[in-house]
Amino acid sequence: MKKLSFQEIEQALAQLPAWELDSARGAISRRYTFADFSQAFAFMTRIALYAEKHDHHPEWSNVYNKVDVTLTTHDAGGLTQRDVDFARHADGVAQAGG
Ligand code: HBI
Repeated sequence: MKKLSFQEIEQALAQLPAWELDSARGAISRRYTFADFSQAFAFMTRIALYAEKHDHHPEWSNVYNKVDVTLTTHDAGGLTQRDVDFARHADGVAQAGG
């Protein structure tokens, strides 16, 4: 899996405004805030299934109605298209209400 170039990252993040780039690490992160714990956990359940299906797993934490997600491709040591696709999917799931 090829690491994304800086230009490719810039282009991808233009479509993912809620995500922040950690350029030193080659990772992107965002916080999701839901109505309550149940909605947050429903989101995590759906994302967990996506992660398993795509063999690509987030670094994430949950406190009540908040879920912090960080994406990077460990095998590549930075950001790849898998991370961008994952972020896009996760934003879609969150929009649909967890
Ligand atoms: N998840 N984020 C992330 N990055 C990886 O490199 C990765 C993964 N999940 C599974 C996985 N790699 C496996 O394909 C390898 O560990 C074999």
